[in-house]
Amino acid sequence: MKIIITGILGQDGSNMVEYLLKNTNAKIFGMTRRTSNPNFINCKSFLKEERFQLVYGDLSDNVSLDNLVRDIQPDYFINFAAQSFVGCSWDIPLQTFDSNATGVARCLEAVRRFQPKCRFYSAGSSEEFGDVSYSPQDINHPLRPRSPYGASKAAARQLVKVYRDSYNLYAIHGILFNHEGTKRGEEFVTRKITKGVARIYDCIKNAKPFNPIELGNLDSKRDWSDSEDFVDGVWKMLNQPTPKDYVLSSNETHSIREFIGLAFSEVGVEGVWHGSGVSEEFSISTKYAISKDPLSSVLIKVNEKFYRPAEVDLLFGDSNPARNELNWLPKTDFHNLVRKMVAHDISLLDKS
Ligand code: NDP
Ligand code: GDR
Repeated sequence: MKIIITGILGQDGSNMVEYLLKNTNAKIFGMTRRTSNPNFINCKSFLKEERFQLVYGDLSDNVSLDNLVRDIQPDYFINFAAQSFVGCSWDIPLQTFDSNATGVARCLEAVRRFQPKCRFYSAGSSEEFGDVSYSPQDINHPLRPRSPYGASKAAARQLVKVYRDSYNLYAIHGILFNHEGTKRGEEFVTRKITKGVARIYDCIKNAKPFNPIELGNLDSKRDWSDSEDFVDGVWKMLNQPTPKDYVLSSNETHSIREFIGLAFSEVGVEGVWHGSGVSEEFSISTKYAISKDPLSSVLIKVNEKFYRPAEVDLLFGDSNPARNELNWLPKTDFHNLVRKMVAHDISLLDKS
């Protein structure tokens, strides 16, 4: 069995490589694009594995995708590559659309032309639901994107359907709600918080002053899960007798303030919220502080620079069809996800 996975330097691609090396005998072809300063930190565990091969390609370059599919003749093509950061999709809307929508069309064309038996996965997102009209959101929720990123993923979803219907391809577009973990990019809010918590914990422990973590909109709610659980769900989706799209989610929703409170309490720091809007802050409550006399007190402050032109206020998924029909069951709940990410970022302090 041969599998092409794109986006392997990122979170899901690298977790999927690890999952498939462990759970199948497949040969994995991990696609990366040429960058002047590549970061292989997420790939350390498998770069030297015999069943893993690094290949070059780019979603913007149909020649590279055609050549990979024609030469490898894969049984599965799992496309995790994307411009995945919603926040900067307003800054680079055309590049976002080219990677996330046209890029999917290029993958589908390569599969259609050179290996139509290959099963294709497209990484869809709850951002496609955007300005949600009901909760929890299931696979039938209308597409109401709020960002160039969300619009690009909604377009990809339509393309997958068109190729599935027109050419009878096994092509699916899973709708995945937010998923995080120790490999999460540091610009996403969860990792930004857990990295910041580790930094502040280290300062308090060593009686040093610290700067607060600066965040944008604190009012949104997200349905957060562990990426390692989701790659299992994606693989199950790809191995059904007939192609069908599913939602993967935790079936819970939590606020950013809740994530912050839990993350700080993991290191024994309790805080209190005060103020509102741009003046809102989360400050250390001396009663519970790990140091009797902390040199700084503000843990979180708001910086308008992180606000988005439009926001998705609430995401709350319904993954019951995936749980019932695919027999998919996530292992890590919200609390344990926060715990795992904080512990990981603290362990990195010892190495720095
Ligand atoms: P990451 O940002 O961690 O990884 C994305 C990868 O795509 C990076 O390695 C990046 O390469 C690569 N990439 C970007 N553009 C191109 C391109 N033009 N050609 C080839 N490779 C490219 O994202 P995640 O792992 O978190 O997400 C995986 C997929 O799932 C993405 O499509 C994302 O949009 C989608 N998704 C993610 C969710 C989440 O909560 N994590 C939820 C729903 C959907 P480089 O390292 O060179 O930048
Ligand atoms: P999201 O994730 O946009 O949901 O997309 P992100 O972590 O970037 O934002 C979540 C929420 O937190 C608010 N927020 C901040 N976000 C960031 N990044 N930085 C901040 O400082 C900050 N302050 C507040 C945001 O406004 C937002 O409401 C993720 C990505 O993985 C997508 O690729 C994926 O498709 C969706 O999840 C589902």
